[in-house]
Amino acid sequence: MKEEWKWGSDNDYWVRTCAWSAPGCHPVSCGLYLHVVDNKLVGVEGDPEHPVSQGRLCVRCLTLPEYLNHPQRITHPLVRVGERGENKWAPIEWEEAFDMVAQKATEIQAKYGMDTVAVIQGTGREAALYAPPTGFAVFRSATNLMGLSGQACYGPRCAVAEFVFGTGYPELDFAAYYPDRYDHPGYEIPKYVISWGKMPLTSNPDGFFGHSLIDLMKRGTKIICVDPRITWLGAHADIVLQLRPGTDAALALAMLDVIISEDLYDHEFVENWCYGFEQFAERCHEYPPSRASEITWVPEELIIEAARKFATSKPSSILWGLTFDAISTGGQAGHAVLAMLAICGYVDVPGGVTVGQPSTFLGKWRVDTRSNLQPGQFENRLGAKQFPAFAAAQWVCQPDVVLESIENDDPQIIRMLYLQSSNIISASNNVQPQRWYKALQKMEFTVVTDLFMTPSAVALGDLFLPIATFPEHDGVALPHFGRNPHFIGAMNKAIDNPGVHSDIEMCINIGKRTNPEAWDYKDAADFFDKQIRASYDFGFDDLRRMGVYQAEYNYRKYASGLLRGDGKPGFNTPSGRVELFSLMYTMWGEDPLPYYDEPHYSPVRNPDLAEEYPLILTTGGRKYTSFHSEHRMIATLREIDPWAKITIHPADAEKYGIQDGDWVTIENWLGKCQMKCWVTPSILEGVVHCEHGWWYPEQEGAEPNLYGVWKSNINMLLPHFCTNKLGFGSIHKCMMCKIYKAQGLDG
Ligand SMILES: Nc1nc2c(c(=O)[nH]1)N[C@H]1C(S)=C(S)[C@@H](COP(=O)(O)OP(=O)(O)OC[C@H]3O[C@@H](n4cnc5c(=O)[nH]c(N)nc54)[C@H](O)[C@@H]3O)O[C@H]1N2
Ligand SMILES: Nc1nc2c(c(=O)[nH]1)N[C@H]1C(S)=C(S)[C@@H](COP(=O)(O)OP(=O)(O)OC[C@H]3O[C@@H](n4cnc5c(=O)[nH]c(N)nc54)[C@H](O)[C@@H]3O)O[C@H]1N2
Ligand code: SF4
Ligand SMILES: [Mo]
Repeated sequence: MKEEWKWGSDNDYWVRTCAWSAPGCHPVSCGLYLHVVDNKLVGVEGDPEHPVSQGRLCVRCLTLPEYLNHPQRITHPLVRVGERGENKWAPIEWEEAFDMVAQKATEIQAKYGMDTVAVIQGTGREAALYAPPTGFAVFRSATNLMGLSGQACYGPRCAVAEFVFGTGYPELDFAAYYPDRYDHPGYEIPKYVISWGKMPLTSNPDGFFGHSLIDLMKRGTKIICVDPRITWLGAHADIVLQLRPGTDAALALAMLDVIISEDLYDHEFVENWCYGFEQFAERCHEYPPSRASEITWVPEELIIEAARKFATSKPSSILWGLTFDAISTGGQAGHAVLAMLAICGYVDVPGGVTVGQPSTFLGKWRVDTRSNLQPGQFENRLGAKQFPAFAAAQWVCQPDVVLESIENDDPQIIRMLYLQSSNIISASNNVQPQRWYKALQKMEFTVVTDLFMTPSAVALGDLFLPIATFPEHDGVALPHFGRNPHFIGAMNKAIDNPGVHSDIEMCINIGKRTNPEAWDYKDAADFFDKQIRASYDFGFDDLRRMGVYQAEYNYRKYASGLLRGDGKPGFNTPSGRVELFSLMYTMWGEDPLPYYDEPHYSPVRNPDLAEEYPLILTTGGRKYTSFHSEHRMIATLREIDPWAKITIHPADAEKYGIQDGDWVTIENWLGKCQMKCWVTPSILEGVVHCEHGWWYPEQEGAEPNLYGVWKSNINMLLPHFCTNKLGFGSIHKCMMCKIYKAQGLDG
């Protein structure tokens, strides 16, 4: 890569940077050139020298100038002047705003206790890295959470990986650790990749650059898709296992049954590195393909074919997606899928899955911020007693417990909310959003940090702090949040906008007032320089020049002692091996072996309800044009996706008298909403898919309309507390509903 990261004249220049947020994306850290004229972003191009994205960008980054320069962006702190919900605000100065947050928090904590100030965060935008530290070190509160029922995003997968492998996030080896990528000596192209409950081309999740899959396919990788929809990837796959939503654990166990019964597994790896194989094999044999086929609706012969191809074509790998977090037995499905990778010998080998060597960069600092709490605060955070496994794996409070605690006015109830990167009442970050909406009205003071006025800001906010986009601030992009970081990337400030601040700048400014010792940094660049130097032998300016820094990767770390704190060979689990039989699950009262159970609501479990609500509802498959509830105000993106969309099979459309393009009401016993219909044979008959995150920024913002947030809000049909025994998992991907033709958006 060239050393220069900024070139041109004083008022017409280009800046090389890595992307993260805002606007929202996960830390895939694509490389961009930003063209700035008179301090205004006028153009964006992909950086062809970036080792991972190699010049490719998706439509959200391509429309970045429209986002940055949008007339509705808030670029001044605002304080509420009318009643909550009236959408009446007055501008105040930044220093006043920071003083106000610090003063309110201090007052409320003096009166009710330190943990009554809560930080509620959204998904893994850059903000997410700093959310728990905002709680721990800015407010000295242990009440940090995501409002997402069952922590149904990434956390459950990370927890399963920790319990079964004792490692960071197992990710498809897409050669991202190497500057020369797929040509790296020793790297191998995977023969098969199973894309399981994931569509990475649209989602680019957590650190995986989706288009790498296309690179691999061009080099010979074949795809197996496990998905109730035939997506673009499915249409280009070797096999599609179109399963009934929520039945993934049964499918995985049946594939394992085939692999074990036909002796297709790696004996050497099982004997030396796995624990509990005998019992595990017995459990798998309870799910022969014939039984799994009845449960999952996937033809028996396809299950067998997929299992054989995966096990015998070495190396192969699995991309496991959000589905594992957002169904109730997703934890069991995750356990089974990790076991499948292990017994086939695909763990930490070229072309299999890489397992993170946890990065000290920011990781150690994030852990250390907990030292700002008093003894007992962290241990007694909301949900830790009810769900010890959850508390062992996550720093945050269990969200379903928090909601009930507010609703029930429990003694630990929160009184002040710092809402960070979450439009919590839109169809994101929660289920039953009207319960959160009502509960959060109880707050004495709510700070909202966002870029645009949102339904949540209008309904709940007392103070609005506007956030900087990534071209407007310095930062470091960290794929997989440090849980499997194939590189770190410099995010270089290209535009000076004094009206906005990044999330870390909020921490530094508010922290200087509430806890100055913890926030002794001049600015964001100073913070990153110190953090980088604590882990590497270079600083932030060096990273700017490098563009990205790729650390060396070691395969088969279990054999060389690199996975365990004591330096001994093996995995960092109680048995020192991959726990096909989990010793920790036994301790927590969970079955130590994976199993299948019907979703909380399904036609099989609830035949009585199925008479009125016969369709299976899955939600939230990602699209290129939005990140959750974001981007609805970006004209070019709305032109591509103008309305919330429900996908229906032609046979179901006919049955319910619905035609392509009709407005449809989707309803169950919890609520209803409207979406436009796409009739397509690419979805399983009997299953409908609904988008999430919809609101209409072009509509009235004040109550009761709140930018139309209740009109296409599919989460109003999803119940709270459909977790597993450990407090993880939800119902986002498998619920019940009925549909009928509507007149329009209003029903
Ligand atoms: N553009 C864009 N990118 C995003 C996001 C965004 O909003 N927009 N969100 C980000 C976030 S927070 C996350 S967590 C990731 C998620 O990204 P992914 O892990 O890719 O998950 P989804 O897109 O929710 O769903 C992937 C596929 O699962 C299928 N599916 C639905 N139900 C089931 C089921 O029961 N079993 C199986 N096997 N498959 C099922 C869907 O049809 C869909 O094709 O994306 C991230 N990236
Ligand atoms: N039905 C259904 N619901 C789902 C899902 C599903 O699959 N189906 N997926 C769920 C999942 S996996 C997740 S993770 C959640 C995500 O839910 P959230 O992460 O809460 O997403 P949003 O509702 O879009 O809220 C994010 C807000 O943060 C603002 N923002 C963007 N960038 C920044 C930034 O850098 N800093 C700050 N402070 N703010 C920023 C945006 O403008 C936006 O208003 O949604 C969940 N909801
Ligand atoms: S995945 Fe798309 S939106 Fe995200 S950083 Fe890359 S190009 Fe930008
Ligand atoms: Mo997520």
